[in-house]
Amino acid sequence: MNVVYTPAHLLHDPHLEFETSRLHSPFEHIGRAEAIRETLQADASFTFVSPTEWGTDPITAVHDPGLVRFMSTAWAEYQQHNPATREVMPDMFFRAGLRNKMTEAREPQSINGRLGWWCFETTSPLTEGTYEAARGAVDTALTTTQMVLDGAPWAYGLCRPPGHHATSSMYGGYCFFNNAAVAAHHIASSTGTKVTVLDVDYHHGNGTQEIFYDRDDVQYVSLHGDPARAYPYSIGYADETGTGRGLGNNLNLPLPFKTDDDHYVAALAVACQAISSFGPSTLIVSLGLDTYITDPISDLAVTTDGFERCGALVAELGLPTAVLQEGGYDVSALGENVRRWLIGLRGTGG
Ligand code: OKP
Ligand code: ZN
Repeated sequence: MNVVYTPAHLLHDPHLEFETSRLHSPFEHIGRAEAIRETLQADASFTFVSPTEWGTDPITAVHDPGLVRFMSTAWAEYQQHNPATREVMPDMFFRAGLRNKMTEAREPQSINGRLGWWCFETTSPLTEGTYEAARGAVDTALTTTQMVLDGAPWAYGLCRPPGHHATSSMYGGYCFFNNAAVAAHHIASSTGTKVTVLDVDYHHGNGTQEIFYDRDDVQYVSLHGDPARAYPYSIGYADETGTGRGLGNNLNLPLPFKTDDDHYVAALAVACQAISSFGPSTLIVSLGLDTYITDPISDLAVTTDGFERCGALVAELGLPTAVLQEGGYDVSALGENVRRWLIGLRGTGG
């Protein structure tokens, strides 16, 4: 199986994260992707390939061009107007309630204000090379997807930073550009066929849901910790089913605390049934391994064996499948968990 990887992710290197009212070392760090790379490189059945460059057009096809412009210069611009820092984070957010009864808000002019305009939360610091790394993750996703469009039964993109929390006009949740959404739109727009994004990360992919919520050509199906207790808290409920032409094409399966392998696989079977009914040409998997039993920021109880069962169940759909990396924070087990999921997917197919 081909693995698409670029060292560009090393350029996104935060040392601080402000989360749960504390400043601490980040859960989302370069060691995650390096652990996956090392484990897959030690297994000769995986072949490493570098991504090709796709430019910004596929990104602005799903994101506000203003977000891409902002990301490309924000860190450097901030340094010009503030005391120098390694990480750049907003300290003001532009909530709708600030302007009740007034005209619509406009993007602030100052870089300090613009940060809070384009970002929705505090756990996603920008560093000097974040833009290059985020572009590399999108190139990885598109290169992986193109392999599948060109006839590979499956391919894996080692995307970092992850993408599924990035909305059409905001970054956050460790995510800057929505790698899976860019890839899904690329398939739909270049082939005129239907695509499903199956999101198995512990956290609901609010960005992917938002981007495709009114579309009839891209289905979004997600298994995740119930937003009643889990990030991103306000999105990911079962009654969010799509709108307009997209009505019925969004399926959320919120899961209870400590969901184990058997219950997880049962929920995944429900997801697969919905995917079969939609009838996509191609599948994109947003692969998060933070459903793992000892993940430090999550609370499900899936095991390494469970991940192989999940990959095998997804294989039964018989769809060309691009698997794109999202979360997973127990770094000691992350590489093996990815490997076993992919082994489940490819079965005895090599
Ligand atoms: C990214 B991905 C909870 C704070 C959560 C952000 C989590 C982003 C997860 N106390 N911080 O979906 O793995
Ligand atoms: Zn996650």
